[in-house]
Amino acid sequence: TAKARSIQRALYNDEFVLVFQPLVDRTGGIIGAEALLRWQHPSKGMLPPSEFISEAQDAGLMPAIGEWVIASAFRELALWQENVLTRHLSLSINITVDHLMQHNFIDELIKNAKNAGIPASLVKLELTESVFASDPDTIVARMKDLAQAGFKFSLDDFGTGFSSLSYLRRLPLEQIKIDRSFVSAASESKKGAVIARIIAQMGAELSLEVLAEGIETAEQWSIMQRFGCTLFQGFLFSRPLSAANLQRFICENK
Ligand code: G
Ligand code: G
Ligand code: NA
Ligand code: MN
Repeated sequence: TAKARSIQRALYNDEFVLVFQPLVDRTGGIIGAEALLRWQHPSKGMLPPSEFISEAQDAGLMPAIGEWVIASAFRELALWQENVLTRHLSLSINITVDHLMQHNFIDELIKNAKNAGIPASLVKLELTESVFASDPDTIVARMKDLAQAGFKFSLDDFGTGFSSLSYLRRLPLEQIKIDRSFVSAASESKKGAVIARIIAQMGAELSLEVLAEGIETAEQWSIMQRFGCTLFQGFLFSRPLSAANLQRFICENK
């Protein structure tokens, strides 16, 4: 399609950029960031993933875009290694199933991390439950190999997929991210609060890091803390920032 061709051209013309949203602990201190993809379109301005990811996926372009994301993210993480203020920060990267299923995904990731001079332990790969829809055994085997190499895994949008619970036992996860729909529900109704609390408690009892997404108000932050979440992300702390603005955010918040 024309859209697929324009996405391919964007990759070739280097029109994609990463923005970084801070992840904070209970004190509000920054412990890492999530890399989020944007298309700096020559005429339409900054486009979010909702404007192009599903077309890219359908056109089979996600492995190529994912490679660009990983290379760019690793370059940024390498820069963070040079500064005492940023060298301990982890970087979370969203990975799609088509990309993870590429036969050379593991070797390339290890090689790229080595070439960039970054420790795998600072790289957190975010998967959604949808990756387990097609070939869960292969995905689980790959995750174990990557975990062996030191990479960390986070299960994104946790609770929104129907199969979430069966995977919690089998996966080498370090973190779950409670979807922002549960966070907003928690501050809106009793039932919403029960669900958010039980999800957080389950994660904690499974010894997982539990991150609450989409924190927009101090009240939501306080509720999710009370429920046992230890990490937080959302507009209350910061919107996604350019690499330069993230550096500024870190200096101002130290
Ligand atoms: O940043 P924003 O809220 O617009 O992101 C919307 C969605 O796009 C999120 O669900 C996020 O997981 C996804 N997304 C953002 N960046 C990337 C990326 O680099 N790769 C993939 N595969 N998905 C991304
Ligand atoms: O699905 P994923 O968790 O990767 O999506 C991250 C997306 O959530 C980003 O595109 C980001 O812009 C968005 N986001 C981050 N914090 C907030 C928030 O506090 N409120 C809302 N509505 N969206 C948020
Ligand atoms: Na994500
Ligand atoms: Mn999410």
